[in-house]
Amino acid sequence: MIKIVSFKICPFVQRVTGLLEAKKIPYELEYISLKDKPQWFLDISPTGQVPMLITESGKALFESDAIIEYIDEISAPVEAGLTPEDRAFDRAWSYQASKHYLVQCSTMRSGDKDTLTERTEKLAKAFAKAEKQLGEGTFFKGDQLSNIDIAWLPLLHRADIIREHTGYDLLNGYPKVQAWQASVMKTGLAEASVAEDFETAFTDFYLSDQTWLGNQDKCTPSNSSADNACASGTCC
Ligand SMILES: N[C@@H](CCC(=O)N[C@@H](CS)C(=O)NCC(=O)O)C(=O)O
Repeated sequence: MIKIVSFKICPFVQRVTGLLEAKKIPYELEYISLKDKPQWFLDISPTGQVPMLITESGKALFESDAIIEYIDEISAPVEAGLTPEDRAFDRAWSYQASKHYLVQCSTMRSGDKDTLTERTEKLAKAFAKAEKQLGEGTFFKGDQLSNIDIAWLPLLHRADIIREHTGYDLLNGYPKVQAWQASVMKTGLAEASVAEDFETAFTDFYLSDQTWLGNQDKCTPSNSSADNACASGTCC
């Protein structure tokens, strides 16, 4: 069986497990500490990063883009009948998501309001592009789930958790992206592609007392004029 070497809150890992879940490919998971990487991992990993996919024949693959391509080459596509042109389109839009994973991580970790606002604006560039491209369908390209939806899953899932816990909506101002987020969340792929205690691990890190978001009360009508997440343009 394929093995994925993982870290619980890594978005690059979730893109890979999201694809495996969408394709119903069985896989094992091995979680490692990134602060104290095990020697067996360092011995086989050129970059020291997760995700790593260990194939059934024991080859260690790294870099999430390469892993996604490998999975697509050994299994039926999520969306049938794609031409080389369609696949290039999917890769390009998937890249627009993955290049923002770390931007979203640093946005959520912002320690003060100005930093959060500045980083939210940077992250919003990705959502603005998607907003322009999205049509009326359920998913990015229409009513069929595609690799693009799976690449954006980590961004949409994390934005959903942040909004639920704090009222701060990273997708504020992008109604089509918000509707798309709701559709993607309804597939169940978000929960299926992460550990059972993902939300706790995620909020412990991103909504800790070291982050500005972690220090805010959830927006309610009674505190919406306070100088907290509710007062910013990207909340509620
Ligand atoms: N370009 C890599 C990025 C993966 C990445 O940044 N993984 C992070 C966790 S989310 C990691 O392993 N960090 C540990 C390190 O860089 O030492 C990919 O696409 O797989």
